[in-house]
Amino acid sequence: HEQPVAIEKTLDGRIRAGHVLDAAFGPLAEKAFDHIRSVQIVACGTSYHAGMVARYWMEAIAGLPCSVEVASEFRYRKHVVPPGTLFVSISQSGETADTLAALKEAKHLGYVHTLAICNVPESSIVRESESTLMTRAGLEVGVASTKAFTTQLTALLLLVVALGKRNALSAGQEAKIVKELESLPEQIRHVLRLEDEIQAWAEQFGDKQHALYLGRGAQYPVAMEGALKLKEISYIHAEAYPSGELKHGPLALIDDQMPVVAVAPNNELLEKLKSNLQEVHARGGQLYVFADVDAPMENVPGVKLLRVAATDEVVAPIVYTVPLQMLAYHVALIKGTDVDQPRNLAKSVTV
Ligand code: F1P
Repeated sequence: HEQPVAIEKTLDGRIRAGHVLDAAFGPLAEKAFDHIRSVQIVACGTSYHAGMVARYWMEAIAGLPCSVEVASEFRYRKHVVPPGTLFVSISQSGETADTLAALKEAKHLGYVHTLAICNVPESSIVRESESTLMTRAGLEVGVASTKAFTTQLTALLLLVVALGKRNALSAGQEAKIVKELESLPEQIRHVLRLEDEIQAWAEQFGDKQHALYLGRGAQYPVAMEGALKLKEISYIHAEAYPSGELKHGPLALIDDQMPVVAVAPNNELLEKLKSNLQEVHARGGQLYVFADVDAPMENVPGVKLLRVAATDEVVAPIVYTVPLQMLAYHVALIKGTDVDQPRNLAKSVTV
């Protein structure tokens, strides 16, 4: 529920009159942004999912090649470092041991420019980085990241625009994205109003052992994040798949005990997603779909549907994350687990 205000803080002083301000990135913008030709992102857990969304944005909006890797693997393989690559580490705490180690390794490997997207100004990852973009999410009490995630995405979209306008992004496109960013807090307030209906859905997850999450394109990492939230706080085994992968294995798991959660914004991937949903329905799976208010869903049988206000495709990953967080939260409440301090997890993984 704090996310609209947290996002306002992330944006504060960083956008003006249809522009993302270079000043948001400190000296890095002036020194390096004109020379950046590709981006390497590392992070763990929820922050990794933010990086995965950013990759879609970086290539589609900024036109820059972008790789994303879990920080816990980064230093265990050989790397080719393309010149002009910006190394971005994302971490809520700024203390995650693997992300910090990946950053140190990256500097050793010869990545010249490093940027940290972080929530804690005095953290180790901030100290190790050439430049920082603070998320300003404020203290997050729960172990499972929520506002940390959506503010990371907001910060990453600022970065994508700042790099993009030096490359593939026109001033008109920049202004359009800035307008969407400005309306994000209101869009999220709107989604938060779905809470009663989401709570009613959650009742039907209380006795489940497993759940599947589906998304396509930039909504695939959103589905991953929804599944991670459910795992972390309700201890229900949940996996996310790009919906096109269903028939390559996971379809075998579908029966009438398997809830399948999908995010369906109104974009060119909708028709494909709908045919995947029909496959689930035909095998008895229970479908829970968050769909754009304008997405035609009439011909998909057996779907429980919650309508999300129309949103632009660019910010849709941020908007659609929130109902998935609320679903996990209400399932956890019903199961009686500790939503703030899940078993076996630590807020900051420093070893
Ligand atoms: C990464 C992370 C979180 C998760 C939990 C454990 O932390 O995996 O995403 O919610 O707190 O650590 P960070 O690097 O973003 O602080």
